Amino acid sequence: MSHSSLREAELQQRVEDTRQMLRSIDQEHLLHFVEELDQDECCALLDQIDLINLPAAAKIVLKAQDSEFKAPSENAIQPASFVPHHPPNEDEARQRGRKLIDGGKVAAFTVAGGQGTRLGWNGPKGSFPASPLTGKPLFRLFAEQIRAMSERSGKTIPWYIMTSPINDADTRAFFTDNNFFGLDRTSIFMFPQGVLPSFDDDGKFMLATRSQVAVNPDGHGGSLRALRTSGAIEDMVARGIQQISYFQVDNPAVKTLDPLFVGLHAGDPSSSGEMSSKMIPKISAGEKVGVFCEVEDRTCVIEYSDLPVALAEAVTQDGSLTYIAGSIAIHLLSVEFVDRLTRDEDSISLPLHMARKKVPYVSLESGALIKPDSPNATKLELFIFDAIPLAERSMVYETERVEEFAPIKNADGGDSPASSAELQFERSARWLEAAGIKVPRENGIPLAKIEISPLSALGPEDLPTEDTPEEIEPGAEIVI
Ligand code: UD2
Repeated sequence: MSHSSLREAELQQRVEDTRQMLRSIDQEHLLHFVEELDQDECCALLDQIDLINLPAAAKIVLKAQDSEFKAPSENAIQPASFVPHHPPNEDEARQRGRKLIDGGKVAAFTVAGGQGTRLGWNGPKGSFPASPLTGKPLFRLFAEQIRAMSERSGKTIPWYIMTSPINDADTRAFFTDNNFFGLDRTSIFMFPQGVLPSFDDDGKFMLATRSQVAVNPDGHGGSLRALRTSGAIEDMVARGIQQISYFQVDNPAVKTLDPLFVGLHAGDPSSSGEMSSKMIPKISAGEKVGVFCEVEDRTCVIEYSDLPVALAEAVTQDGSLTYIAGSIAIHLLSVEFVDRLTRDEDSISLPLHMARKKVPYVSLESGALIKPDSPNATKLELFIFDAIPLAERSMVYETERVEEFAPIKNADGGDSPASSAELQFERSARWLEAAGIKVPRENGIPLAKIEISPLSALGPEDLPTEDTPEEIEPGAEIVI
């Protein structure tokens, strides 16, 4: 038998094996076009089907109704308690955190797998220009912080980055093209998250093309499994990492590793050191952030869309929101905790969040690509904050919006490049003022645009530097 006919025979066998498997889960239609595919397309489809683990996904569809996230009833929900911005043990906690960071026990972890469709950016979200004057991309801003902290502690801080199958290659290329932003490339560990197939109203998976199943990234909650399957957990253990500083790619103001937060989370008797979170007081009842609550004596986050309106709008005697603790998606997780949650396939029991979506699909009848006008499919996602109630005790720490939360999610309006720039300018102005430098203001708004590189200062305590002007004129644009 010639080499090519041998390959052909092997491929036919794979098709038959896959067909049998699909038949057993009533999803055989995914091979509807297989006879029309060339060898490469056919291999790609079979590889994808193997990779997604469709039998497991089919089980998920069957039990989707049971394991779907269900918001707790209104009377079971209480507001979560939190550690105030300046806790009594602040100095001690900061020192403890600094010691852990300086000792190389804390890693940075960015979830960067999202599709960024709302922003309309053609590339990985982390490549979006986010600093307001020099247009440094989000990844560079994080890298500079990590570099500055590593240089100070004399220990390389490893950086784990979760991509998705959609942006993994582009993200890697972006890092290579930018020479890893001056970081040691062996300290960067990148891995793609998993995917979950969308399904139609009959519980059938769909074809995005004749040779591709329609899938979506499995949500930032998929990071737990991805940390395990990628070998990141093993890598952390080998490097002596104890804590993971988790943050989203869309927030240029995040403190990638915060000594105070680390110290409050790890080593304080009030915290189990398993999973802690930062919160900011919500600006309004309708602000689109999850809210920290207590349900059955466990801390949890209820996403804004799931929090009953009566609770979201409830106010205390002094008029402030009762459910005030907004999640800014910054967490610390211990390596041990993630290890425990992911040790075997069934050990992760995060609920599935379902969303109705418009999913383009190939019609089995006509072979044409159909772009639906209204939602036609269910998408499944896991959320990282659903791990919070699985922790023994979970600490929530209050921080300040302007210091740590200037997200870029939308092209304009709230959470846009423009609103983020305003917050970043305000933060720079405050840092300079704290260092004794007068910044001109009108109606409280800084009249100068100032950008401070993380390589120059990680906080007001690092200012002034030799690049800081003694006086700042109204209308000035200054990069420090
Ligand atoms: C998230 C939180 C919200 C609040 C807000 C703060 C959820 C469901 N809501 O809202 O409560 O804390 O952030 O900014 O999380 N991502 C992945 N893989 C995925 C999906 C998302 O890596 O499969 C990353 C994505 O790159 C981004 C982050 O997770 O960095 C946020 O995801 P989102 O845009 O779905 O959540 P958002 O901004 O609506």
